[in-house]
Amino acid sequence: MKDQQESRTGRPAVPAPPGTTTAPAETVTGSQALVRSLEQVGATNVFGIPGGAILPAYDPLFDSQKVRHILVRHEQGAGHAAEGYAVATGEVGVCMATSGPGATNLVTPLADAHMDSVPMVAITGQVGSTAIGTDAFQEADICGITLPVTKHNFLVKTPDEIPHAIASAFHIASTGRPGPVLVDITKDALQSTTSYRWPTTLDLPGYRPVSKPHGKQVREAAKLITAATRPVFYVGGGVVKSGAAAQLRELVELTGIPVVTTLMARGAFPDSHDLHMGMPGMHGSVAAVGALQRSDLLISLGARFDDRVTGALNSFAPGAKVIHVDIDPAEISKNRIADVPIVGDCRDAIAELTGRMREEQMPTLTPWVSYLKDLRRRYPTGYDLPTDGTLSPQQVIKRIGDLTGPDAYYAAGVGQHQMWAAHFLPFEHPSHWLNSGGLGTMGYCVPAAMGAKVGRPDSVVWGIDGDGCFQMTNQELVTCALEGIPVKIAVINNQSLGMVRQWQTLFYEGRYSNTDLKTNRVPDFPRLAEAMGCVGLRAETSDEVDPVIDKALSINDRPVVVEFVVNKDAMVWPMVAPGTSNNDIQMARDMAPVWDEEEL
Ligand SMILES: Cc1ncc(C[n+]2csc(CCOP(=O)(O)OP(=O)(O)O)c2C)c(N)n1
Repeated sequence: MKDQQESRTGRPAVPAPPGTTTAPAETVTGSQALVRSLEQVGATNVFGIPGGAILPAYDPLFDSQKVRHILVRHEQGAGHAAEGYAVATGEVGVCMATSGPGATNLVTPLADAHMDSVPMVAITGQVGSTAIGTDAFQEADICGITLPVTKHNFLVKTPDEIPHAIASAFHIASTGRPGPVLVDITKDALQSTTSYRWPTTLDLPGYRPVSKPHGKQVREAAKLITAATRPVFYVGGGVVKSGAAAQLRELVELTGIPVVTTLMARGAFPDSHDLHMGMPGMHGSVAAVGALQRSDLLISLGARFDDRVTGALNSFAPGAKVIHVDIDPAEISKNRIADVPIVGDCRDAIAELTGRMREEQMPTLTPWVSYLKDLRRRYPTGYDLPTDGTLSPQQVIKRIGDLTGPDAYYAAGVGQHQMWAAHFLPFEHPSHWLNSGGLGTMGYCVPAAMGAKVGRPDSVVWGIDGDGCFQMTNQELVTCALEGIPVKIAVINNQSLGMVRQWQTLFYEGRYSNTDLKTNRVPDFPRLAEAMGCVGLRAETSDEVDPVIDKALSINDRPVVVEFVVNKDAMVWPMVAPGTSNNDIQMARDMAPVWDEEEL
């Protein structure tokens, strides 16, 4: 197979090459073929819930010695757990659901994985092939529904197709730009028999992901780099996905070019590195936003010029030329025209660029780097402590990071706590940060943390969640308690849908329409946690913070939920107001930085 690539998982996610001998075909049911195929691709953990149409598959799954099935409480939890597993391990995450409502409950995680390029395979049962289109009980056209939010999907109507569909799904999910693939299998295909044969080739017309960057383009990029005086590496999630963090560090240290890491790329480059200017974007650091705006060359690596990073596009990085490296040609010049497009895997492209740059003479970047370091020194991403004795949410999150360290895995929900987690947790390693960046899915945190802990059982896994988000998917803590998945969840309880409240404060004259969750009374989070089989803890004053974190860190036989009752008026700063230019970033309300550009 010409386009066969090594999977990022290091596992045999794709079939053996042509010529490899296969065992003689054996007669099995479609369901048995499915379970065997999962074993063959090396899937060890499947998150799911059974139901009528997928039920035949659950029977042989019961006997599998290789595939562990984790019975979740909601299919959305299965999908986000598969994502969390995939992000933390680099392997393909797998989830399973029945037809109709089981499948439609997977739509949000599929869309989430699609936006954030997470390798995931979802397997759904479908009604019998002759009932398709009849509005049969629990029928939903899940292939139609998920067409725009999957990298690919398959409707499988005969048992013979199952091994090929599964092999292809894992191959497509994990190669090129990773993403979610759905395999929808009719009940009769699961029930009838077939001769099991693992495919030796994959028939995927038109699927030819390019991973090797074009040498000429790399040379052009090197030319632009040596001609620049204000270059910056704009690093996105693609660097994490391609496993290019070590290569990136080498290139940065060779060239001395400063770095910004997007929300999806936190950890791709160590926060502690002197050339790291922080996270750009709507809630980015002044130094990172300033670096992009004042740059004369953006070297975009696996980033997609998302509107949350660019702000108003017409005033984004106005003086910069652009080198854009991306494995997905559709990303290049989508939002900003690239002067040098490089289609390819970030790891290969960075390695080639490094080789090239070794032969080049870098101009001095001292004035530029000093300017950015000065911005970083003058405008650190900080916070004020509340004066009324209430807890600072930022300080709570910072203490969790300080006491736990950068080797832990951290998942977040969506909202203010997510941005504070991105700012104040210690990011030193790639793939240790899990969050819903593209879709912004409340409810992501608890199940994603569960998936990460399944994939990384020997590591500490924290979920930093909001009181709003937590109420969307906390039921998966029951799964964690029963399945022996001891995650730690911090509920940052500001009694409100904080991020929305912040926008109401800033843009709706403080009219707090429907953002007060009243979670100072109901639910009682520690008691809810206890009811779900977890340890429930609470901190309300600053002197309770460290002891409660230490206590949570000391419990490893059960999941722990710590409620931190925090000040509800804390806001996320800096901020580029929606629809405005990055040039108008504010460090606090009505406080703009002084750029002192003449120093450049
Ligand atoms: C499923 C979903 N519904 C609605 C939103 C819109 N939204 C974004 S942030 C947010 C508030 C989140 O509240 P909470 O979890 O308490 O976190 P906080 O912002 O207070 O830290 C809402 C409602 C969303 N992102 N996702």
